[in-house]
Parts: sequence; structure tokens; C-alpha cells
Amino acid sequence: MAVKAALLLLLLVAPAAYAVQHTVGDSSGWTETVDYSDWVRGKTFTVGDTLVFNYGSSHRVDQVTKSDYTNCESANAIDSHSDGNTVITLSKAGTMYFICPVLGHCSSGMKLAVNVVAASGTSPAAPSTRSSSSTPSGATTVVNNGSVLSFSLVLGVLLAVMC
Ligand SMILES: [Cu+2]
Repeated sequence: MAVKAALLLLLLVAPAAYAVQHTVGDSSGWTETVDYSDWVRGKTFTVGDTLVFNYGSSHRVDQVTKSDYTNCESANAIDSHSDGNTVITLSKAGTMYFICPVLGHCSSGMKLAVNVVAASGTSPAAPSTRSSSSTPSGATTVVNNGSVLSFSLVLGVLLAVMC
């Protein structure tokens, strides 16, 4: 059982490392007492990551344009949520803007601007291009890595079925 659990964990961790779930405001959640421009500082938001807004019934989450974010204007919201546990997938690179549309909340700080960057895996990788064109050994290494990954996946699935 322990081996099975460890293998399954290994299989789950590899892809999960590429998508991060960001809990807005951390344990404080989506509320008036958090400085969200401070919260985003030092964090990297990548395409595929998710934002989780946790909030009480006195708040909501509106996705808005930049100018509406600046002006705390919610009348033209792109998207509106009020479920208390809103998960937003960052689907493309660029800045996304969120405000709480409840009167006075945005102006007192419930506004969030998130700069989303493209996933590093999708940008062209110079080293792999170089190795495949000049050195055959580089290409071989890539193929071997793929085989090992496939083998471990098959092994993991087999063990999961057997145990
Ligand atoms: Cu609010």
C-alpha cells in the first residue's frame, strides 16, 4: 500500500507542479482588510494557474476591465460571481482585474490586478532546438527521458490496478 501511495503521489506531483492554486488574500480571503496590491507582490501568476476567492455573503467578485478596476465601476462587469468560493482559471497571458462590486468595498481596497504570464513550457526552448540540430546525443537524451516517463506511467498504472 505504501509503495502504491508513493507511486501515485509521484505521478500526481509531476503535472501539478505546472499549475499553482493561489488563494487570494491567503487565510484572510477576499475581504476589505487586505491590501491586494501587496498580496500579489513577489508572486508569479502563470497561464493555467487558478485564483481562489473565499468570501462571505457580504462580498462578491466581478471581473472587470482596467478602467473599471481603476474607477471601481462594476456596471460593465465581464464576469460576476457570488458563490463564496470562486475559482478563476488564468486562461491567457495579460492582466486580469477583479473588484468587489458591493458599494464602497472596491474603493476601500477590494480590488485585485493580476499579471498573468505565459507558461514557460510553451515558449520556445533554445537548448532543445540546438541539441536536435547539432548533436544527435541531445535528441537521444530527450527520447530516453520520454521512454522513462512512459515506463513509469505504465508501471504506476499497473501497480494501481494490481494493489
Ligand atoms: Cu466586498
